[in-house]
Amino acid sequence: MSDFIIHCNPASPFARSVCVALQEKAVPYRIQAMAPGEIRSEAYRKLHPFGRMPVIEHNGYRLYETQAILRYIDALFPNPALQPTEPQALGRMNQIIGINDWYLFPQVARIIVFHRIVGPKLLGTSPDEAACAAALPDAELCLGELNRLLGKQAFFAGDHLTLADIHLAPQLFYLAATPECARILKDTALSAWLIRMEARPSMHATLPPEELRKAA
Ligand SMILES: N[C@@H](CCC(=O)N[C@@H](CS)C(=O)NCC(=O)O)C(=O)O
Repeated sequence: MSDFIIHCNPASPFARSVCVALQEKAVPYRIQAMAPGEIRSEAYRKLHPFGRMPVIEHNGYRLYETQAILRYIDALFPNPALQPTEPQALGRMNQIIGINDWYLFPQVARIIVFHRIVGPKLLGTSPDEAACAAALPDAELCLGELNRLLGKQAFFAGDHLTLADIHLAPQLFYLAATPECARILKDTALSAWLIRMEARPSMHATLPPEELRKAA
């Protein structure tokens, strides 16, 4: 019996990726929900010196950085495999994970999702329209490039679900609920992929809290 603990706020898309991977592998886990502000506490900084979530603990082993956690899960629980062995498919998978972590999250989701969904629903703030408008070119670039890389494939690395799809889908779930990204995504292969991803039991089982789900 594995003892898999995920420290996070259940609204976190990065944490959701970890949950989705565990769901796909039918591995039980427990969410250790963080209290508001806990991320900035000294105690939490001992778990994650950079003050981000998620952090996982597994039988005394602690790990942060989502893509490292996803690869750990795939190495530990091999069925079904979530990383291709064919070099080009593996390259594509890693490229998508990189695009998410370097461009889509910091330059687009962190701004647009925060101002349109997290702030208004959880913090009672109004969207900063100027910040959203400034992030729009990056949204167009990121979503356009992801759409191009997906092409006609069922999943980002080909015919099978990989960590790329699992890493990206929770971010796109929120982005698709914002007016600017919904407009960019309309009638794209990327949008059809997101609908297919959202239909998976692993995505159903890991839906964010009700108030954010309604917004998204
Ligand atoms: N590189 C980190 C990024 C994680 C991340 O940024 N998580 C967000 C929540 S989705 C966070 O911790 N935000 C808190 C903050 O920025 O203060 C990873 O892959 O785990």
